[in-house]
Amino acid sequence: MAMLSFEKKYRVRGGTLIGGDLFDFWVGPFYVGFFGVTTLFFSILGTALIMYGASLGPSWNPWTINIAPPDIKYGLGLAPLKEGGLWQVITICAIGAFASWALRQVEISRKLGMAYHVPFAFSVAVFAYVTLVVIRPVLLGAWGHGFPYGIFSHLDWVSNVGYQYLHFHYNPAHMIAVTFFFTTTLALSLHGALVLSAANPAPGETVKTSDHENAFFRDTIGYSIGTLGVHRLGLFLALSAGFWSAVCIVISGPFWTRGWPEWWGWWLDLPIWG
Ligand code: UQ2
Repeated sequence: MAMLSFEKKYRVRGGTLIGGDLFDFWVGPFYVGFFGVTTLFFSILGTALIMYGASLGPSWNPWTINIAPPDIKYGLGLAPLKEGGLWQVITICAIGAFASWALRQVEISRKLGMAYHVPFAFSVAVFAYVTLVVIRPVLLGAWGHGFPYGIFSHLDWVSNVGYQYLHFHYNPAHMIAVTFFFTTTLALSLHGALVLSAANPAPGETVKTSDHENAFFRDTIGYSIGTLGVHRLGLFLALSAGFWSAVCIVISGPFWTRGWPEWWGWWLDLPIWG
Protein backbone atom coordinates (compact mmCIF):
# COMPACT_ATOMS: atom_id res chain seq x y z
CA MET A 1 0.00 0.00 0.00
CA ALA A 2 3.03 2.29 0.25
CA MET A 3 2.93 2.91 -3.51
CA LEU A 4 -0.62 3.27 -4.84
CA SER A 5 -0.94 3.12 -8.63
CA PHE A 6 -2.08 6.76 -8.80
CA GLU A 7 0.55 8.01 -6.34
CA LYS A 8 3.04 9.07 -8.99
CA LYS A 9 0.46 11.57 -10.25
CA TYR A 10 1.07 13.47 -6.98
CA ARG A 11 4.88 13.23 -7.12
CA VAL A 12 5.29 16.70 -8.58
CA ARG A 13 8.42 18.81 -8.78
CA GLY A 14 8.65 22.14 -6.91
CA GLY A 15 7.04 23.66 -3.86
CA THR A 16 10.37 23.64 -2.00
CA LEU A 17 11.18 26.49 0.41
CA ILE A 18 14.95 26.03 0.26
CA GLY A 19 17.41 24.20 -2.00
CA GLY A 20 15.42 24.45 -5.24
CA ASP A 21 15.67 21.12 -7.09
CA LEU A 22 18.75 19.94 -5.17
CA PHE A 23 16.92 17.86 -2.54
CA ASP A 24 13.66 17.56 -4.49
CA PHE A 25 13.57 13.74 -4.72
CA TRP A 26 12.15 10.65 -3.02
CA VAL A 27 13.80 7.67 -1.31
CA GLY A 28 11.34 4.82 -1.70
CA PRO A 29 8.00 6.21 -0.50
CA PHE A 30 9.59 9.12 1.42
CA TYR A 31 9.98 12.70 0.18
CA VAL A 32 13.45 13.98 1.17
CA GLY A 33 13.84 17.75 0.55
CA PHE A 34 16.25 20.03 2.41
CA PHE A 35 14.25 19.59 5.61
CA GLY A 36 14.25 15.80 5.32
CA VAL A 37 18.03 16.00 5.49
CA THR A 38 18.01 18.37 8.49
CA THR A 39 15.36 16.25 10.26
CA LEU A 40 17.59 13.19 9.85
CA PHE A 41 20.66 15.12 11.00
CA PHE A 42 19.05 16.45 14.21
CA SER A 43 17.27 13.22 15.14
CA ILE A 44 20.33 11.00 14.64
CA LEU A 45 22.59 13.41 16.57
CA GLY A 46 20.01 13.89 19.34
CA THR A 47 19.41 10.15 19.70
CA ALA A 48 23.17 9.46 19.78
CA LEU A 49 23.56 12.07 22.54
CA ILE A 50 20.73 10.48 24.55
CA MET A 51 22.54 7.10 24.23
CA TYR A 52 25.80 8.73 25.33
CA GLY A 53 23.99 10.35 28.29
CA ALA A 54 22.49 6.97 29.20
CA SER A 55 25.94 5.34 29.02
CA LEU A 56 27.15 7.79 31.70
CA GLY A 57 24.22 7.08 33.99
CA PRO A 58 23.80 4.44 36.67
CA SER A 59 21.55 2.16 34.63
CA TRP A 60 20.40 1.04 31.17
CA ASN A 61 16.92 0.36 32.55
CA PRO A 62 14.72 2.15 29.99
CA TRP A 63 12.30 3.32 32.73
CA THR A 64 15.01 5.03 34.82
CA ILE A 65 17.40 6.46 32.21
CA ASN A 66 17.54 10.23 32.88
CA ILE A 67 19.10 13.18 31.06
CA ALA A 68 18.78 16.04 33.56
CA PRO A 69 18.80 19.77 32.77
CA PRO A 70 21.58 21.90 34.36
CA ASP A 71 21.53 23.02 38.00
CA ILE A 72 19.72 26.36 38.59
CA LYS A 73 23.12 27.93 39.43
CA TYR A 74 24.08 27.88 35.72
CA GLY A 75 21.20 30.29 35.01
CA LEU A 76 20.70 30.84 31.28
CA GLY A 77 24.35 30.02 30.47
CA LEU A 78 25.90 26.92 28.95
CA ALA A 79 26.62 24.07 31.38
CA PRO A 80 29.40 21.45 31.17
CA LEU A 81 28.29 18.47 29.05
CA LYS A 82 28.01 16.07 31.99
CA GLU A 83 26.21 18.66 34.17
CA GLY A 84 23.24 19.48 31.97
CA GLY A 85 25.12 20.51 28.82
CA LEU A 86 23.97 17.26 27.20
CA TRP A 87 20.36 18.21 28.01
CA GLN A 88 20.94 21.60 26.38
CA VAL A 89 22.39 20.13 23.15
CA ILE A 90 19.67 17.44 23.06
CA THR A 91 17.04 20.19 23.43
CA ILE A 92 18.56 22.06 20.46
CA CYS A 93 18.50 18.82 18.45
CA ALA A 94 14.85 18.17 19.40
CA ILE A 95 13.72 21.67 18.41
CA GLY A 96 15.82 21.45 15.22
CA ALA A 97 14.19 18.13 14.31
CA PHE A 98 10.64 19.30 15.14
CA ALA A 99 11.04 22.56 13.17
CA SER A 100 12.56 20.65 10.22
CA TRP A 101 9.64 18.19 10.27
CA ALA A 102 7.09 21.04 10.27
CA LEU A 103 8.85 22.72 7.32
CA ARG A 104 8.99 19.39 5.43
CA GLN A 105 5.21 19.17 5.97
CA VAL A 106 4.93 22.70 4.50
CA GLU A 107 6.90 21.65 1.38
CA ILE A 108 4.75 18.54 0.88
CA SER A 109 1.55 20.60 1.38
CA ARG A 110 2.76 23.05 -1.29
CA LYS A 111 3.52 20.22 -3.73
CA LEU A 112 0.02 18.83 -3.28
CA GLY A 113 -1.71 22.24 -3.44
CA MET A 114 -3.02 21.71 0.10
CA ALA A 115 -3.52 24.37 2.77
CA TYR A 116 -1.21 24.35 5.79
CA HIS A 117 -3.50 22.78 8.42
CA VAL A 118 -1.13 19.83 9.02
CA PRO A 119 2.08 21.81 9.72
CA PHE A 120 0.00 24.31 11.74
CA ALA A 121 -1.47 21.56 13.92
CA PHE A 122 1.93 19.92 14.43
CA SER A 123 3.41 23.32 15.33
CA VAL A 124 0.94 23.71 18.19
CA ALA A 125 2.31 20.51 19.77
CA VAL A 126 5.86 21.78 19.21
CA PHE A 127 4.82 25.11 20.78
CA ALA A 128 3.69 23.29 23.95
CA TYR A 129 7.08 21.52 24.17
CA VAL A 130 9.04 24.74 23.50
CA THR A 131 7.00 26.47 26.23
CA LEU A 132 8.17 23.82 28.71
CA VAL A 133 11.89 23.75 27.83
CA VAL A 134 12.59 27.27 26.49
CA ILE A 135 9.95 29.96 27.11
CA ARG A 136 9.23 29.16 30.80
CA PRO A 137 12.90 28.49 31.74
CA VAL A 138 13.91 31.80 30.09
CA LEU A 139 11.13 33.68 31.94
CA LEU A 140 12.30 32.07 35.22
CA GLY A 141 15.97 32.78 34.44
CA ALA A 142 17.47 29.26 34.38
CA TRP A 143 17.57 26.25 32.04
CA GLY A 144 17.25 24.17 35.20
CA HIS A 145 13.49 24.83 35.06
CA GLY A 146 13.17 22.61 31.96
CA PHE A 147 11.93 19.07 32.45
CA PRO A 148 14.33 16.10 32.52
CA TYR A 149 14.40 13.60 29.61
CA GLY A 150 13.50 10.24 31.10
CA ILE A 151 10.35 8.18 31.50
CA PHE A 152 10.06 8.15 35.33
CA SER A 153 12.06 11.37 35.80
CA HIS A 154 9.73 13.51 33.69
CA LEU A 155 6.73 12.09 35.61
CA ASP A 156 8.45 13.01 38.90
CA TRP A 157 9.05 16.52 37.49
CA VAL A 158 5.37 16.94 36.61
CA SER A 159 4.35 15.73 40.09
CA ASN A 160 6.87 17.97 41.91
CA VAL A 161 6.03 21.09 39.90
CA GLY A 162 2.33 20.39 40.48
CA TYR A 163 2.79 20.20 44.27
CA GLN A 164 4.99 23.33 44.20
CA TYR A 165 1.69 25.15 43.43
CA LEU A 166 -0.10 23.06 46.12
CA HIS A 167 -2.83 21.66 43.87
CA PHE A 168 -2.35 22.13 40.14
CA HIS A 169 -5.95 21.20 39.34
CA TYR A 170 -6.97 24.62 40.71
CA ASN A 171 -4.95 26.27 37.87
CA PRO A 172 -7.75 27.75 35.70
CA ALA A 173 -5.80 27.28 32.42
CA HIS A 174 -5.10 23.65 33.45
CA MET A 175 -8.86 23.19 33.96
CA ILE A 176 -9.52 24.50 30.44
CA ALA A 177 -6.75 22.28 28.95
CA VAL A 178 -8.07 19.13 30.68
CA THR A 179 -11.62 19.92 29.55
CA PHE A 180 -10.38 20.21 25.93
CA PHE A 181 -8.46 16.90 26.21
CA PHE A 182 -11.58 15.13 27.53
CA THR A 183 -13.84 16.73 24.91
CA THR A 184 -11.37 15.66 22.19
CA THR A 185 -11.74 12.02 23.29
CA LEU A 186 -15.54 12.40 23.42
CA ALA A 187 -15.63 13.85 19.88
CA LEU A 188 -13.28 11.15 18.52
CA SER A 189 -15.36 8.40 20.13
CA LEU A 190 -18.55 9.81 18.56
CA HIS A 191 -16.85 10.28 15.18
CA GLY A 192 -14.93 6.98 15.06
CA ALA A 193 -17.97 4.98 16.15
CA LEU A 194 -20.23 6.76 13.62
CA VAL A 195 -17.87 6.24 10.67
CA LEU A 196 -17.19 2.60 11.50
CA SER A 197 -20.89 1.81 11.98
CA ALA A 198 -21.67 3.29 8.54
CA ALA A 199 -18.64 1.98 6.64
CA ASN A 200 -18.41 -1.46 8.31
CA PRO A 201 -21.97 -2.80 8.63
CA ALA A 202 -22.99 -6.34 9.58
CA PRO A 203 -22.24 -9.05 6.96
CA GLY A 204 -24.81 -8.88 4.14
CA GLU A 205 -25.72 -5.23 4.85
CA THR A 206 -24.81 -2.45 2.39
CA VAL A 207 -22.20 0.16 3.25
CA LYS A 208 -23.88 3.43 4.31
CA THR A 209 -22.98 7.05 3.42
CA SER A 210 -22.78 10.40 5.21
CA ASP A 211 -26.55 10.81 4.69
CA HIS A 212 -27.03 7.98 7.16
CA GLU A 213 -24.45 9.57 9.51
CA ASN A 214 -26.33 12.87 9.43
CA ALA A 215 -29.69 11.13 9.95
CA PHE A 216 -28.32 9.19 12.93
CA PHE A 217 -27.38 12.33 14.84
CA ARG A 218 -30.51 14.24 13.79
CA ASP A 219 -32.60 11.33 15.06
CA THR A 220 -30.73 11.11 18.37
CA ILE A 221 -29.96 14.72 19.38
CA GLY A 222 -31.68 16.79 16.70
CA TYR A 223 -28.39 18.14 15.33
CA SER A 224 -25.61 17.00 13.00
CA ILE A 225 -22.44 19.02 12.69
CA GLY A 226 -21.62 17.44 9.30
CA THR A 227 -18.67 15.53 7.91
CA LEU A 228 -16.48 18.59 7.32
CA GLY A 229 -17.70 20.20 10.53
CA VAL A 230 -16.76 17.30 12.77
CA HIS A 231 -13.15 17.47 11.52
CA ARG A 232 -13.04 21.24 12.06
CA LEU A 233 -14.40 20.71 15.58
CA GLY A 234 -11.85 17.92 16.22
CA LEU A 235 -8.95 20.08 15.06
CA PHE A 236 -10.18 22.99 17.21
CA LEU A 237 -10.58 20.79 20.31
CA ALA A 238 -7.17 19.11 19.92
CA LEU A 239 -5.27 22.33 19.21
CA SER A 240 -7.03 24.07 22.10
CA ALA A 241 -5.92 21.26 24.44
CA GLY A 242 -2.28 21.79 23.42
CA PHE A 243 -2.56 25.58 23.50
CA TRP A 244 -4.08 25.77 27.01
CA SER A 245 -1.52 23.22 28.25
CA ALA A 246 1.20 25.65 27.22
CA VAL A 247 -0.67 28.54 28.87
CA CYS A 248 -1.23 26.64 32.15
CA ILE A 249 2.48 25.87 32.63
CA VAL A 250 3.85 29.22 31.42
CA ILE A 251 1.71 31.17 33.92
CA SER A 252 2.91 28.89 36.78
CA GLY A 253 5.98 30.66 38.15
CA PRO A 254 6.42 33.60 35.77
CA PHE A 255 2.95 35.05 36.53
CA TRP A 256 1.69 33.23 39.64
CA THR A 257 4.03 31.98 42.38
CA ARG A 258 1.62 30.99 45.17
CA GLY A 259 -0.59 27.94 45.43
CA TRP A 260 -3.20 27.74 42.67
CA PRO A 261 -6.09 27.23 45.19
CA GLU A 262 -5.26 30.71 46.49
CA TRP A 263 -5.83 32.24 43.03
CA TRP A 264 -9.56 31.61 43.55
CA GLY A 265 -9.54 34.12 46.40
CA TRP A 266 -11.01 36.66 43.95
CA TRP A 267 -14.15 34.51 43.83
CA LEU A 268 -14.45 34.26 47.61
CA ASP A 269 -13.77 37.99 47.87
CA LEU A 270 -16.65 38.99 45.58
CA PRO A 271 -18.90 41.48 47.45
CA ILE A 272 -22.03 39.45 46.64
CA TRP A 273 -21.81 36.91 49.48
CA GLY A 274 -23.40 39.23 52.02
C1 UQ2 B 1 -21.85 14.49 13.10
C2 UQ2 B 1 -21.25 14.12 11.84
C3 UQ2 B 1 -20.11 13.36 11.78
C4 UQ2 B 1 -19.55 12.86 13.01
C5 UQ2 B 1 -20.14 13.23 14.29
C6 UQ2 B 1 -21.28 14.04 14.32
C7 UQ2 B 1 -22.39 13.66 9.84
C8 UQ2 B 1 -19.10 11.91 10.15
C9 UQ2 B 1 -19.50 12.70 15.54
C10 UQ2 B 1 -21.94 14.42 15.64
C11 UQ2 B 1 -21.20 15.51 16.38
C12 UQ2 B 1 -21.79 16.51 17.05
C13 UQ2 B 1 -23.26 16.63 17.12
C14 UQ2 B 1 -20.96 17.55 17.75
C15 UQ2 B 1 -20.72 17.13 19.19
C16 UQ2 B 1 -20.02 18.23 19.96
C17 UQ2 B 1 -19.01 18.07 20.85
C18 UQ2 B 1 -18.43 19.28 21.49
C19 UQ2 B 1 -18.45 16.73 21.18
O1 UQ2 B 1 -22.82 15.21 13.12
O2 UQ2 B 1 -21.83 14.57 10.67
O3 UQ2 B 1 -19.57 13.14 10.55
O4 UQ2 B 1 -18.56 12.13 12.97
